[in-house]
Amino acid sequence: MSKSKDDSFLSDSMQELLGPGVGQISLARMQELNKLMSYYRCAMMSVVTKFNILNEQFSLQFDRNPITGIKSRLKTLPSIVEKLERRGHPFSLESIEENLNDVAGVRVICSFREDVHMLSEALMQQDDIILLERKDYIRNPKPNGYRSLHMIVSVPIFLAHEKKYMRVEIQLRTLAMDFWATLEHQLRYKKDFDLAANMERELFTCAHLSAELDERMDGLRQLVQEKNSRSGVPQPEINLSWTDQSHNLR
Ligand code: 0O2
Repeated sequence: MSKSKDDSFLSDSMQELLGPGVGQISLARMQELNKLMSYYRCAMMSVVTKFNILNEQFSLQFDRNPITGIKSRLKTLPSIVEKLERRGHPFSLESIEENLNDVAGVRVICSFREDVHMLSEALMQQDDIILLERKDYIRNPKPNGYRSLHMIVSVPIFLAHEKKYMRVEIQLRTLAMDFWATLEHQLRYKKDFDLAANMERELFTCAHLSAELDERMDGLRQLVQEKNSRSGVPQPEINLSWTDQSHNLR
């Protein structure tokens, strides 16, 4: 049977994980893999809950939701295999935990840019969460125009007899950033061909337009906030200025 380039290395690696043949798949290894994936799922659920709680708190206090949506996903096994292969890492359960940061992913879609920063800070103030890495593609957009705040965090999950820390990738972005990134992903990301230069430029222009939209909506929000504060409506008490998170980097 002929296989595509992707299929061939994928099935080899799958075999490596599962054993020498379908008939000899080790049940124990499958169970270990399932267990690991369920740990990632728990960590992902914990992060989602943390954001839901923050949203609830802010909506009660200020009659406004900073979060418009939360998406979460577990990386599929073929995708895990492909990424380890691509990066030259061995395929084992230990290697997954050691080398991949994004097996569990949570994407938080915010109303305004300030909400992105406010939520990331509010999350990092929680003492059970450890920040491992932060990439601010909002302050420093990617050359193609991609903007989002990425964080890799380590969160504890409480099992029957132990506490285990699992890594979760969090992406925070506004509705406008998500609109652009979702469509750009469909059009280009991970395709094995290059878009024509004029299409790249057009995408970049769209990214610029979405950034401008965010800026203008921020301006409107500020006006509303000023009006509210003059009429005595409570304002968020969380310090919105940037703080050094490096003490959390371990
Ligand atoms: P998917 O299918 O969304 O999961 P990493 O691959 O994460 O270990 P990298 O490239 O340094 O290493 O991570 P980075 O820059 O933090 O980006 C990781 C994720 O951000 C991607 O995951 C995408 O979800 C998103 N992303 C990054 N750049 C772009 C972009 O230019 N356009 C869009 N639409 N999304 C982007 P995956 O696993 O690559 O893809």
